[in-house]
Amino acid sequence: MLTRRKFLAATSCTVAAARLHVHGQSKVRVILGLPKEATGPRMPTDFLGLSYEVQQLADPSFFSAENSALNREFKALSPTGVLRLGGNTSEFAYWKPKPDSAEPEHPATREVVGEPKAQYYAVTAEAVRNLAGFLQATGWSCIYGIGMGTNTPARAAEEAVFVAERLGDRLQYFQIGNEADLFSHHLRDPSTWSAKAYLEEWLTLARAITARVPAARFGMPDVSNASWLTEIADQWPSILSPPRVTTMTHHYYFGGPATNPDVNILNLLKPATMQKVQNTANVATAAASRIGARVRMTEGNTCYRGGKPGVSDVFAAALWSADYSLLLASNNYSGVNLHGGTGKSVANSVGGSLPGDTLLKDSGAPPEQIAAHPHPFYTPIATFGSDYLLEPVAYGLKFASSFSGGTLFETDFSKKLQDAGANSTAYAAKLPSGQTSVIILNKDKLADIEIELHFGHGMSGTVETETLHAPALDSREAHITRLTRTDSLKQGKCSVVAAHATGLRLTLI
Ligand code: BDP
Repeated sequence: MLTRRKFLAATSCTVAAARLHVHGQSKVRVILGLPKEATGPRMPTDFLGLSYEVQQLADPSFFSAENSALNREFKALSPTGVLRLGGNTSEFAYWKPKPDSAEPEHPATREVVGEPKAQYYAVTAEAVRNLAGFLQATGWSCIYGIGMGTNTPARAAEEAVFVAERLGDRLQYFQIGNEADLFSHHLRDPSTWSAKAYLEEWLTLARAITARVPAARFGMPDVSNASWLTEIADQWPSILSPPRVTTMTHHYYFGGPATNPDVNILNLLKPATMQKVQNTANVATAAASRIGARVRMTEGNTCYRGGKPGVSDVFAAALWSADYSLLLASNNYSGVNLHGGTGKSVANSVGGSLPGDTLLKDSGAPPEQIAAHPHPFYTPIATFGSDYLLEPVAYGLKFASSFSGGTLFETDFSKKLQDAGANSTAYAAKLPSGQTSVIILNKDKLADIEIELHFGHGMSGTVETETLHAPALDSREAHITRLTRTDSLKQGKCSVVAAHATGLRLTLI
């Protein structure tokens, strides 16, 4: 049966306006014309990524070929994704090469609310061996995080040797330290800590690693704020024979923590949110190009400190992650890694508990209602008992990554839509198959948009449609549905209704 939403999303060259009238919402109409050639960035096949705490490795059975339920969800998301290991807990890991290796002495650190407590744990050879098996089984590769906050160059190098050997070509690159720009909170002296001080320390660690793993590649600085990328690019020319940095990396959370009332669906989806992302991307890509690297957003999500119930774990997050991924792809990012994992590892990364839980308890939610939310609230893959589930935010990633391997068209689509008053963005790509595909994300709660899509004179064929949808923006679900009906282009054009709160993908076949 065709549901109302599917009905509205269906393409047609003749009856779209009538449907619009039936629905009785906005009359926004926009004409979007594709350029002749796709001249924008190529979205890599390994664009899609997830980010987990290093502490996840404390349980060697988690990332393991034997964990078939988790293998299945990773493969459902992407056949070639990138798993990034890092997060706040990476600063309290120590490398334990043998079961009887002693725990090293640890430096003194300060305990600060919102930062992880200094609870040290071992990353063992068994965990790394199992990780290699997991990557092999899923087809994913890895960005491996080595601690900086409490680590030593000798231990970092020893760990790197083992990781490089075990992970082989599944290892994309190492990162050293997580959000070092925030070390002044608890790990370094705030009066002396700076991008320059960081770079000196980073060089000591990266050189120790390179001395033992000559082919080592690095992503850096993996900071919370992209401004350090500029400072590092400024200093880069003064470094003699720098270690091989392929990627400049930064994090991004829309807002936070959960108790912040500004972290809400309306703000998450409004155009100004993506404008801020664009501003950050401008800074990051300019810095990276100065050192001959590409940019990757290695950790981020909707709401820091573990996400917000009703925002991070609902359909709005799917539209956000699709838009966010495509915007970064159009800025030539090599990929995005959305943060998540188990409730325990992420709670530990932020000091022991999730503010989202406090919010729910304070609102009087009973335990069973709290347990129905994923923990952490933003996680793309949730753990419920021994089961793993793809959350809405993961569907947005998956929807966007249908452009993977394709070359983006440089369009004025999002500008045109917004100039016409629509809270919508759109992107287009020439897929590796040679087909042209357009994604329209209508983030408005109520208003539909009528779009006349010009594929170009002389273009013919039929349009196949896929939607990213849910009953409402705050539904705890998301679906990607391919519609069976197709419509022929007429004079290279097609009319389509982009229904409110829906993602629409049209592919000319
Ligand atoms: C980032 C940390 C990560 C946390 C996340 C959060 O790197 O470990 O889990 O914030 O606050 O800053 O949710």
